[in-house]
Amino acid sequence: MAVTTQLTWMQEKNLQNYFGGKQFTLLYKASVHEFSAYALFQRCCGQGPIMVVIYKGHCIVGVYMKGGCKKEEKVSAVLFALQENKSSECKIRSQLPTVWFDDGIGVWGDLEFHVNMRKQVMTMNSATIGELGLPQMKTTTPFEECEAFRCEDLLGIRTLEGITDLRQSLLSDMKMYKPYRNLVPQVRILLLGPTGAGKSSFFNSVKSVFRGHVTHQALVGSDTTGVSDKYRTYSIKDMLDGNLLPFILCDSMGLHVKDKGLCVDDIAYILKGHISDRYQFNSMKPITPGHSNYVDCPLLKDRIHCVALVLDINSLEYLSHEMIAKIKKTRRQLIKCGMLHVVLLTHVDSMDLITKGDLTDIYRCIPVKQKLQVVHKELGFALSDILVVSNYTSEWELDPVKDVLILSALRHMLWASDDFLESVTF
Ligand SMILES: Nc1nc2c(ncn2[C@@H]2O[C@H](COP(=O)(O)OP(=O)(O)O)[C@@H](O)[C@H]2O)c(=O)[nH]1
Ligand SMILES: [Mg+2]
Repeated sequence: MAVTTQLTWMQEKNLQNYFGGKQFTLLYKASVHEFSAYALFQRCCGQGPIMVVIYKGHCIVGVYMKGGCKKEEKVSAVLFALQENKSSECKIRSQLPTVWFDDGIGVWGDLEFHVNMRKQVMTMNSATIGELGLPQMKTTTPFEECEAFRCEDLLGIRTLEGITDLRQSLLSDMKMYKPYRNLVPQVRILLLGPTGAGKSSFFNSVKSVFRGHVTHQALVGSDTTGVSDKYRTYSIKDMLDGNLLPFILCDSMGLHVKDKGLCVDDIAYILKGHISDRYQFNSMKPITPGHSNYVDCPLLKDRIHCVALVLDINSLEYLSHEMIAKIKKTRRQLIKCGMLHVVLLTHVDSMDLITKGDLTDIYRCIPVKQKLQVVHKELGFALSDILVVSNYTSEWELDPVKDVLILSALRHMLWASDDFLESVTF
C-alpha cells in the first residue's frame, strides 16, 4: 500500500506557500519505516532540500534543510511550527543533522532543538518555544509521528516542458478543428454572465493565445454603464496563415438583477441568431421581430452553438438571490432551446491560497473543488461542464500555464458545439 502523508491539504498548502512554491514528496514516515534516526537519514541523505516534520497533537514542528541533509556536514536549517494554519519560524545554528535527530546515544549541551527518534521525544529550549509562539509546548514532549519530504520547485523545468508541449498540441488541435460535418464554417460561442465576470477578458485571453502576445481588443472594465451594452461577435485570424479560426466568440451585455442588464427574454433571440454584430442592447426594450437589423430567417451558421455562462469564482458566495434566480431562469431558457452550455469560472488566480503552481493542476485543488460543488448544487450545472480559467488582465507576457487552461476551456466549448450541431441535424 502506498505510504501517505498525515499532512492535511491545508497544511501542505500552507507549507508550500511558506517555502515559496515547493512540492513535497514523502520519503520517510516513522510509523512505517521505523522510529529511528538511522532509517530517517538512509532515506533522506542525497535527496536535495529536505523538510522533516514532527506531529504533536494539533501542532507541527519542522526543520527545513535547504542545502539537503548530510550526515557528516553541518547544514543550515530553519525551524518552523504550524498551528491552526498559522506558521512561525526560528533560525537555528548550523549543525550536523545527526545532532538534531538521533537515537538517544549522543550527549549534547543546550540544543535549540533535538529529537530522540527511538524514544519519540522532542526537546526544544524555552527560547525556541517562545520564538515559535508555542507557549503550551513543554521543553521535552513525546510526539506521535515524524515524516520527511523531498522539496522541489512546483514549477520545475520538467513540469514546464510538459506544459509547453501540451499548449502546443492544444493550439494545433484547435486550428485543425472543423465543426461537425462541416455544417457551419465557424461555431458561435455565446458568453453570458453578470457584468464584471470576465466575459470580455475571456475573449481577449483567447485572442492573445492565438496571436502569440497579449492583446486587449474588447473593452474591459467593471463600469456597469456603457461598457458591453453592444452585442459583439469576434472572429480571430490565425497568426501564421491569416485564415479565420473555426470559432466566433459572442460577447453580450451583462446579466443584472431588476430591470437592468440583459433581458432574459432576449436570450432566445440571440440563440436563434436574430441579432447581429454591434446590436445595441436596451434593458427597457427587449428584442422584437420589428427591430431594425432584426435577422428574420437566420441560418444554422448564424445561430449560437454553445453557451458559456461566465462567473467570477470569488463571487459565488455573494450572488444575490435575485441573481441566482436569474441564472437559473437563464439555464432553463437554454435547456428549453436545446442549447448545450458550460460554466466558465474566471478570476481563479485571485483566490486565497491559490498560487501560480496550482494552475497546473487546478481541478485538484480543494478550494476550487469546493467552488465547483457550489455551482453544481446551487445553480444545477453538471460538474463535468464547469471550467476554470485565469484570464489575461494586467500582464504583458503570455504564460503557458494560463494558456493551457484557456485552450482546454475553449476545446470543451468546441466539443459542446459539435454535440449541438449533431443534435439539430439528427
Ligand atoms: N484577476 C483576474 N481578473 C480578471 C479575470 N477576468 C477578468 N478580470 C477583471 O475583472 C474585471 C471585469 O472583467 P470584464 O472582462 O470587463 O468582465 P465582463 O463585464 O464580464 O465583460 C476587469 O477589471 C478584468 O481585468 C481573471 O481571470 N482574473
Ligand atoms: Mg464586457
